Amino acid sequence: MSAAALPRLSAANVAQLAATVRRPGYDRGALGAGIVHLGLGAFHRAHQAAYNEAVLAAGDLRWGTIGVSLRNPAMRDALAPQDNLYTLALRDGAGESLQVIGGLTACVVAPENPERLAAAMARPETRIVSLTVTEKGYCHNPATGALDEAHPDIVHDLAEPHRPRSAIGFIVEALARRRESGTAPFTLLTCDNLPANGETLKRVVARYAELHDRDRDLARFIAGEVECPSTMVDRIVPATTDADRQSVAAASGLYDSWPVVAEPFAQWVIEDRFPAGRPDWDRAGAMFVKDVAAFELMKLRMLNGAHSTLAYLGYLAGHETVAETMAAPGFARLVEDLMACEAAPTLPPLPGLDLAAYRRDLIARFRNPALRHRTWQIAMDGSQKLPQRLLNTIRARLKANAPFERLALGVAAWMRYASGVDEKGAPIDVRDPLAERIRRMTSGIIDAPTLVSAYLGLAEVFGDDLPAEARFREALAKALSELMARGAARTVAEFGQDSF
Ligand code: CS2
Repeated sequence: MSAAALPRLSAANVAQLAATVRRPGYDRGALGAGIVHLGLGAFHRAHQAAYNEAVLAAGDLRWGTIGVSLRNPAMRDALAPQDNLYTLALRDGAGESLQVIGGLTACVVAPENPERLAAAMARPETRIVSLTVTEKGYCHNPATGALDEAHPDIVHDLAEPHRPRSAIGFIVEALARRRESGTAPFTLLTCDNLPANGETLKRVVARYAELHDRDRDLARFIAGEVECPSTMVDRIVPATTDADRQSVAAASGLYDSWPVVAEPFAQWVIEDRFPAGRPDWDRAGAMFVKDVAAFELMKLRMLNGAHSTLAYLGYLAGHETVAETMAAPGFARLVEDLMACEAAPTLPPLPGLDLAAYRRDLIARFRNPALRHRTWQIAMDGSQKLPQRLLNTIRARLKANAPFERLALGVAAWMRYASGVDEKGAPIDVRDPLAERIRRMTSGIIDAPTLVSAYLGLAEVFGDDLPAEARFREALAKALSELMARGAARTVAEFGQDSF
């Protein structure tokens, strides 16, 4: 039977699931909604929601989640006929495990009803507002971490603060309402891959509040009373494909129109500052610490730095997925050396953590044959990702007067990719807030040093310091020349053998 002909997953037919599929054993009707989550994408549904499910299963039913889509109704429309249930499939070479997640109590589509969302966030019952809105959702300048006051969404929200559209606008509107009604603030929990993500969120929210509220009271309240713990989040979660829908339905016995597929590995390190209370996510292995900075740097510079490098070089070399890229000559060695020789030496010590083992595990995770993680997906939004993944690492290497050829090759590959034409002359579908500007800025340039100079004009990516560094400019021009002359596949396969 084709999967779409199977009955649709819903609360009424959970009993028809294959016996091996884990499912909510608690009373979903009794769930409170202590969490409002902004950004109901695959990552949240496979990460925080999975940790949270263990808390609900243990009987603490205060922590159901209102899931929010800030842009479009697709997720709500998929999950509504399923009573907000969905399937999480964890896969690697050894097999697959399936679990139906029941913690979503409602899905809200912000643009349809901004008032409903602001009101939900302002309820006293909301203890935590968490976010996975991707790097660009913070409306900040990626190089400085400051609010981008000219961002169209910020300009809009400041003009219409009661009907915002950005996550930042909703957060400040809800906090203003709570302050007016004498309700204690919620804790703001960012789960995006930004450096010092809690501090960054607090900085942009406080600045927005300052612009929003000329008498400064709200801004002072936010600065003084709202906790924004930093977090390190980790799980590889590719976008769901039709093949995933088919295979999950075949294995579970019920059709789910938007399951989520991920690797079995997950890690979550969280600063323990939750004055309004929090779920015991440690029950599912989350680690609560005083300071997350060292974990965060390790993850951003090792995993994400290697990931972006694989994505740009892999895409240019014609590979569709990370696993395929890892199997091509030279790639595994390149990213292993990038992590071991160039990224790891920049990291502060983490007592008890074996960086070499971490690196080996990452290589195995990138090779996971059961995931089809597209290079194109990771390549998205490079202008927002590069600073924390590669450029800050390069800054540390420059300071230490140490080489950084592999990191430079990753950045050069982004430059080649974001220019929008692949090695065969075909257009690349570049998704990036700066895509159009980059395309215009680079069109017609055919030599590497001129292309590098054009890119270095992007202060929100490179800051003021890197463009002034001759060593940086030279390393990039060299890497980009190699890529343009020999192509990504050969450059990587022959890396370290001759000219580098
Ligand atoms: C990836 C991340 O898409 C990307 O940019 O590098 O989403 C990565 O898979 C996660 O950070 C892993 O935790």
